[in-house]
Amino acid sequence: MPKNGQTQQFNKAAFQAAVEKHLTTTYATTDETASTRSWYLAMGKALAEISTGNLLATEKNLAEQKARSVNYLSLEFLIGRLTGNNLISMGLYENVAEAMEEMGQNLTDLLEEERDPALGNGGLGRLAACFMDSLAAQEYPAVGYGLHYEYGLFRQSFVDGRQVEAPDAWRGIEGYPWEVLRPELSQQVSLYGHVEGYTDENGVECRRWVPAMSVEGVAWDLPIVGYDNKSVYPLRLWECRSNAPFNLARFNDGDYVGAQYSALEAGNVTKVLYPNDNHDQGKALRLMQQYFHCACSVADILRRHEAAGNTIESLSKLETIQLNDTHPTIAIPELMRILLDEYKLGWEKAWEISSKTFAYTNHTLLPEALETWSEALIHQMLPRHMEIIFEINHRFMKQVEQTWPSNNEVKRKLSIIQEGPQRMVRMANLCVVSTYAVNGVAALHSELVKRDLFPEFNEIFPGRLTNVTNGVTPRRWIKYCNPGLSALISEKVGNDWPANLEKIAGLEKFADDAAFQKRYMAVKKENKQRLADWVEENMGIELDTDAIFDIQIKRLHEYKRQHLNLLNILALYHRLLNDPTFDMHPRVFFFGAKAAPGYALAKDIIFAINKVAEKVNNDPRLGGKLKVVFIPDYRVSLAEILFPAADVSEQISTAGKEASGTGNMKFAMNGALTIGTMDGANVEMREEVGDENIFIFGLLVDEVQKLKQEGYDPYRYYHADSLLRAALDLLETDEFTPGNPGQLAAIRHNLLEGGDPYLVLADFADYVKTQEKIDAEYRDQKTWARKAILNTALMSKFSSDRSIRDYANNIWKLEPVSL
Ligand code: HBZ
Repeated sequence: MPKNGQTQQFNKAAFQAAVEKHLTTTYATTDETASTRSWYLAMGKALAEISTGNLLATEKNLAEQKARSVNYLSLEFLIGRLTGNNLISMGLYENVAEAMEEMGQNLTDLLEEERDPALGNGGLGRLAACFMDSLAAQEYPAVGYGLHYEYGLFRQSFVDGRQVEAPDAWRGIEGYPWEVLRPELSQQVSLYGHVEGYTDENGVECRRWVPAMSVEGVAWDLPIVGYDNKSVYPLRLWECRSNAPFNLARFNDGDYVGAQYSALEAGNVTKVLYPNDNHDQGKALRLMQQYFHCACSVADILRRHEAAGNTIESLSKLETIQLNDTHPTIAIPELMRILLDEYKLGWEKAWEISSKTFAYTNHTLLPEALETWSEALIHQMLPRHMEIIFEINHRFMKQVEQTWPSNNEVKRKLSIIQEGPQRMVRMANLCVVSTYAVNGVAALHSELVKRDLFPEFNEIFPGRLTNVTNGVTPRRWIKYCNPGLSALISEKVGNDWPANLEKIAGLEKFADDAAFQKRYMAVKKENKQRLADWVEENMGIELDTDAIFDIQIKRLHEYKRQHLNLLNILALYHRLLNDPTFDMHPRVFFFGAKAAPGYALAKDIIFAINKVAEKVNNDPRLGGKLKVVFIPDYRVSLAEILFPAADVSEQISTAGKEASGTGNMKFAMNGALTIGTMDGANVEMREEVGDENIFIFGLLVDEVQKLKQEGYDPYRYYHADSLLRAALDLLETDEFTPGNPGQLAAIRHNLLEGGDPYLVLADFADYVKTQEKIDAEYRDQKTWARKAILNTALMSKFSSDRSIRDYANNIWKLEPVSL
C-alpha cells in the first residue's frame, strides 16, 4: 500500500456520491438503468475530480517555488488506458473496487470498458508515456506537450488475412472521462503570409511576420498521477479549432461559403495521427501539425514562465525543452522568432537563451526516417521561420569554415540546408546545431550516432552527443499487468520495488530455490492461460499452455524482421513434414503488429503470416506441435496480456537498425528469455543478465557493414542452405493459399532479387540453430525457471525511473520537488 499517496484522503461515501452525481447529471442515466459503460464513465469522472484537484495544487506549488521544469515535446504519447494505472498510482485500487462492489459493479469489468487512447505509433510514443510516469513518480517537475488527435492510430482487422484499417475515435461519443478542458490556456497560431521589414521607434531595422490566417489551439489536460505521492503533472494535448470565419480576406470579399470551407479545413490539423513509424512522408498537413504543436507549446511555456513572475532572460534557468525526435524541431525557430521579433532581444542574446533551452533525442539511424522539409514548403507556411533557419545555418557555416577551412565536402555534409533540385531543410542537423544536448537511446545506438551519423558534429561540439538508455515503467509493465508476479516479488523483497526497482535484485538469491521456481513458473502458467483464454474467446483458436509461448510484438517493419521469424516457422513446418527424425517441443508463435497503411511489403508479410497460420493451425499432420497466432489490433491493453505470458521474446532486428527497443525490456522483466541480435538495448540487457541467460545470435554491426561493403549476395545463402531453400520455396507454392500459387512470393522476391536489404538470409542459419537451443533448454524446466527468474531479478537498470534520473542529472539538471 503506498504510504504517501492519496489513500488517506479517500472518503468512500463521498466518492460513491460523486459517481451517482455523474451518472445522473453528466451521463443522464440512473443506477437502475445505467450500462456498464456509463458506470465506467461516471467512476472515471469521479476519480478525475480527485486528480484534477491535485493537478492544480501541483501547478501552484511549482510556480510558487520557481522550480526548474522539463517540457517534454512529443507528437506522440501512447499512454494506454489510464483508469487502472491511475488507481494504482493513487493507491486507491482496493478502495475503489470495494466502493464500486457496494454499488453492484465489478471493477475489472468497468476497466475493460475503457478504450486505449492510441495517440502514438509505437516505441517512441510509448517511451514518452513511460517517461511522464517516471517524472511524476519521482516528482521531477514536468509538463508533457502533445496533440489531441481526434483519431488515434487506426484500428486493425484482418479480412482474408489482409490488414484492413478503420478509424479510431478513441474518445467515443461521450468524451474521455480523464481529460479536462483548460479554456483559459487557449492559444492563437498563425500560418502563411509574408515577412516585412520596418524601422522601430529607436531607428532599428526589424523584421516581422504578417500572417495570412490563424487557428485556435485549445488545451486538454490528462492527469499523470505520481505513484505513491501527491503530485499530478499535466499531459497537455492541443486541439486545433478553426477561428470561423478566420479567413478574413475571403470573408470580406463576400466569399462567405469559401471562408467557412477553409475553416473546416483548419479543423483537420489535429484530426488524425500519421500512422508511419520510422518513415518520413513529408506531407504539408504533417508540417502544419508539427508547427501547431510547437507554437501552442512554446507559447504556453512562456506564459507559465512569466505568470510565475520570471523574466525572459531567465528562461533557460527555469525551463528546459526536450524534443522527442525531430518532430517538434520547428519549436526552435519559433522560440527564436518570439525572442527576436517580440522581445527584440537581438540575435546573440536570443541564441544564447534558445540554445541553452533545447535538447534533442534521436531515435533512429534509418535514412528514410530522418526528416527533411522542402525549403519551399516552410517558406510558404512559415516564412519568418525559414529566414531564421537560414540565419542559423549561415552562422554555423562560418563556424565550420573556421574548423575545416575551405572544405566544401564537410560543409555540404553538415549544412542544415541540403542542396539539390529542391533545397531541403535537414531537421536533425538543425537540432544538433541548436541544442545543448543530443542523446541516443541505448549505448550502442549512441555510439553509432557519434561514429556513423554525426562524426563531424561530435568533433565540432565536443561533449554534446551523449547516451541515455531507454527504460520502461515497472508500475504498468510489472505491477499492473502482472499481479501474480508482483505478489511474489513483494513477498520476497518487500513492496516498495515499484518505486525502487533496484530492490528487485533481491530475487537473485531465490533463482535456485526449487520451491520459488515452482511458484514463479505457476504464475507464468496462469498468465499463459489468461492469454490462451483471450485467444480462444476472440479468435477461436485453442492453445496448449505447455507449449512454448514465443512472442514478437512490435510495429511491422523489414528491419525488425518478422519475416526471419516466419522463415524459421516455415523451416519447422518443412522439417515436421519431411524429416522423420525431427522432433520439437510444441510451440506457439504469436505476432502482434500494425503495418503503415502505405507499406506494401509490410502488409504482404502480415498476409503471409496469417495464411501460414491458417494452414498450420489446422494441419493434423503436425500433431499440434506448431501453432501461429497473429493477434489483431495489437495495442497497449493487449500488450498488458502478452508480455506476462511469454516464454520467449523475439528481438531479432538487423544489428545497427533498432535504436533501443523497449518491448525487449518488458518481456525480460516478466520472465521471458530473449532471442536477440546484438542490437539496441539487447546489448545492455546481455550485460545485465549474463550471456548464459539470453540467446544471442547473428551478425554484429561491424560484420553487417563489412558484408554490405564486400557486396552481399543473398543467393549465396540460398544455394548453400537446403533448409533455407525449402523455406523460401514454400512461399512460391500454393501450400498456404490453395489454388493461388505465388500469393506470398513478394517476400521471397524481395529477399532474393530485391537484395535482402536487412540481411535476413545471412542471419537465418544462426537463428534456426539458436531456436533449436531454446527448444532443448526449455525441456529442462528447472534450468529454464532459473534463467527466467534471473531475467526478472537483473532488469532494474531498465526502469524508466533510471532513464529519467539520467536525463535529470546529466542533461536537464533538474531537482525533485515534492508536493
Ligand atoms: O523509438 C523507436 C525506435 O525504433 C526504437 O528502437 C526505440 O526503442 C523507440 C524509443 O526510443 N522509434 C519509433 O518508434 N519511431 C516512431 O514511431 C516514428 C514515428 C513517426 C515518425 C518517425 C518515427 O515520423
